[in-house]
Amino acid sequence: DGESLFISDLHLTPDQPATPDCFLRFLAGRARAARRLYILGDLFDAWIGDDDDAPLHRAVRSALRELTAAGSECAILHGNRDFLIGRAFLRETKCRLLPDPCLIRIGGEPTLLMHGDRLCTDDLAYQRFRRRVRNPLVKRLFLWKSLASRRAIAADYRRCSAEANSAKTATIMDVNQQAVVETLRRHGAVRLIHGHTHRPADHVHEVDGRAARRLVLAEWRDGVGEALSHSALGWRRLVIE
Ligand code: LP5
Ligand code: MN
Repeated sequence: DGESLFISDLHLTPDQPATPDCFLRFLAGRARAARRLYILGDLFDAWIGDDDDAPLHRAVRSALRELTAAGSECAILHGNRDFLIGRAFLRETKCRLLPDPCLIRIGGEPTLLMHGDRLCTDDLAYQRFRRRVRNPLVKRLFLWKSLASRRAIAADYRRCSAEANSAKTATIMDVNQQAVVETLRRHGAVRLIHGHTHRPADHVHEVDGRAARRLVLAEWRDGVGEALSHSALGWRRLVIE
């Protein structure tokens, strides 16, 4: 039933305009030919609220609106950098917000979509941080602040995060194998698609004696991206330039 495209981790920011330019071209071209676009989190480097009036954020919202107006469906999952994408954004762009995890059927097979951060269960400091910032009251207090102070806080978080990451091992920052298998089992999925770790690969996991696939999406950077495609041709990774 038409082509589905999966992307994640674009980390769009005005500081690195080549990637947003690439994404806007993708929305006006390749994505329009597809039936459905799934954005599996971290579309933005930091989303500080739907009222953000930065030119890049406005441009992305209207490009998404044009995509959905042209007849493609667009579904979004929250990432750890843009979990504040809210109702106004969805109303404006006509994108649909999916829960994390979300089970869909694709090519008749139960497929689980996630951002990926919830699977990084060895990263205790991150999971603590995650629980704190996803608390509804904490989010509300943050959104009450001015755009200027929200921008400053987000920049602080990004700095602290980069610092914390440089002290963490690659294993701690990857998904936990046990968490992957349990999640696949719990949802009865034969495939998992996620991003977040920036380690694109096709993995096979054994779940109760049966093989399940885990497709990890690549991040977009320096004006080059990746989209995973599912169509009559099967599963393919496309380079987006
Ligand atoms: O994002 P990335 O790839 O750098 O690292 C992630 C984890 N880090 C994060 C933090 C985000 O990058 C910051 C996002 C800003 C969002 C804007 C909205 C702000 C809303 C605020 C309130 C509602 O998610 C990182 C993981 C890594 O992935 C790999 O999985 O390791 O986790 C951390 O860095 C968490 C730290 O280990 C612990 C907490 C750091 C300190 C934060 C508080 C400092 C206070 C700053 C001053 C106000
Ligand atoms: Mn992420």
